[in-house]
Amino acid sequence: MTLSQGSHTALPEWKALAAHAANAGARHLRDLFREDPGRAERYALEACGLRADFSKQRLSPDTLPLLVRLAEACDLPGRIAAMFAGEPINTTEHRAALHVALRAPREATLRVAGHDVVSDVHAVLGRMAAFAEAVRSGGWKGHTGRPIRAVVNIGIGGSDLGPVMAYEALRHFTLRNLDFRFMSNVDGTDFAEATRDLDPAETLFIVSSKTFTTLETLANARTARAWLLAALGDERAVARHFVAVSTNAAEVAAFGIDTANMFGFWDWIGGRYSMDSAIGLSTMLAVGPERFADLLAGFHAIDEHFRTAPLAANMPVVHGLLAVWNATFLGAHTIAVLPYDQYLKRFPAYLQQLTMESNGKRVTLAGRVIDDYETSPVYWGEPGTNGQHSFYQLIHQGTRLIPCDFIAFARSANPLGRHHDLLMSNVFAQAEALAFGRTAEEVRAEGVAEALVPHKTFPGNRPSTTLLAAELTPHALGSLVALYEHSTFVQGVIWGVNSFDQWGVELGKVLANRIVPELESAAEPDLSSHDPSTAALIRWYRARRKK
Ligand code: G6Q
Repeated sequence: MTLSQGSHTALPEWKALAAHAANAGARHLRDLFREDPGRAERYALEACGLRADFSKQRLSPDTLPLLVRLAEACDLPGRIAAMFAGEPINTTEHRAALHVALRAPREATLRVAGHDVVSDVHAVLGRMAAFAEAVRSGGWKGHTGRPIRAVVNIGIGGSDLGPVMAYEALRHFTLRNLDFRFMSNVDGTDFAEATRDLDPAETLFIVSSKTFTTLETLANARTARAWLLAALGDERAVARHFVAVSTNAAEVAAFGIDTANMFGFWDWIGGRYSMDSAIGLSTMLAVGPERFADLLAGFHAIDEHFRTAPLAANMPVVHGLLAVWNATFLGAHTIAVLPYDQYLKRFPAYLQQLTMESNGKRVTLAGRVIDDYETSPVYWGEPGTNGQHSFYQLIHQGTRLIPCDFIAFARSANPLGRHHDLLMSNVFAQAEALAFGRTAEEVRAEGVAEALVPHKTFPGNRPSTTLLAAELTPHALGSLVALYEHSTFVQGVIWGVNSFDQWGVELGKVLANRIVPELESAAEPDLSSHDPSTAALIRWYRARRKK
């Protein structure tokens, strides 16, 4: 059972961990490794082709057992079981969070309100595969009879970040004679630049929107429709150049897309957990149905590990507990995610939404305002080695504690001379330098002038996790994303928050819609409902919006 009204800080297990953090949290990694050289293996976990080295985290011998006890006290095993059982764990929206069903094998059974959803998932996957094969082979013709050469995904948030991340991550495996674009921003520049060199007769738009009511996506989709019709001059062209991915068939039809060209998903999938649903149609078009199936198999492998492995040997559980340890008990405000693979350049952006939209919450499931501990840290990052020549300085020698996740692969998709060894030497060197630093004595021993010694000293004890896999394949990507999805859930359980709603995002959607008429009306609008600053900004804009 989980605590309902009280704070998790009242749990004896929380108190024990807080006391432990005060004593052991600052122990230097140098000392911890000296005392226990075996920790490199002790704190490494392998699962589904991923290796996670947690040994450079600030873990004393008691830390992980105390974290696991806290997880048990917060009923993490029960919450994991409830998620897989399709219970409505997204309590504020009365919905299940059953993204694991999206990658369940055909013969599995997972139920939402008594209904087996796995066969529904596979029915959609089958339709997606048939469509993807038709477009990829050139069998699907545009209105003028020409094959599709460009695919534009129109969507935002969860209907964009997953697809664009996956496309970039799997670019090595994509069909190169199809050009993929991703349009999300309502800023007209995004539309203009994404379409400026495209031929409407060879362009396919995928309008991806769970609700099909999102302002940005519908504005871009309407403009795309007008752009297409201006060139092809026939309403019937829409059927050959527009498909929709949505849960809302009525709105899709109202927009003018034939629901025969709609790929569905369900309200028990959150936007940021949807890249492996029909929202991944662009991914399937790019890499083909077989590789999409490999991606799903990678997700599913971690799902099974997460569902069945004991907490202390469970990679997403330990990863999530360490995020809590760093953010809540050791006071880290941010976590840097540093992929040493250029194909993962959008992974930090994707992860920002997954983690911060899920756990950027200040109220518990029971509605209590959290005023006694910190919840989600800020996630950020850039591919290595570029970040090394920029913000790593602060991570090494700044005054803040910034735990890092390094992600790297044994083999490059593009082996070029020494490049990969150079890349990997950097990831290993960075994690080592962050953990162990360089003492003043070591600096002096190199003959450095005394005045420079403090500047060249590196305190070390900066924690990191290194995640490794053999190659960045579709399977490995699926496993990596599932690891972070479940880690995010684990963190939410310990913090006692609902990781599956997003009222802050909903508010933004409502507020913008209220102001639109005040910007566009010919008559002077009544701005008295706004604060003076907002009213002044609106007046300033109205005076200048047209040259
Ligand atoms: C994700 C959020 C949010 C959502 C977008 C787009 O978990 O709910 O980022 O994905 O607001 O919403 P639609 O898919 O409904 O257009």
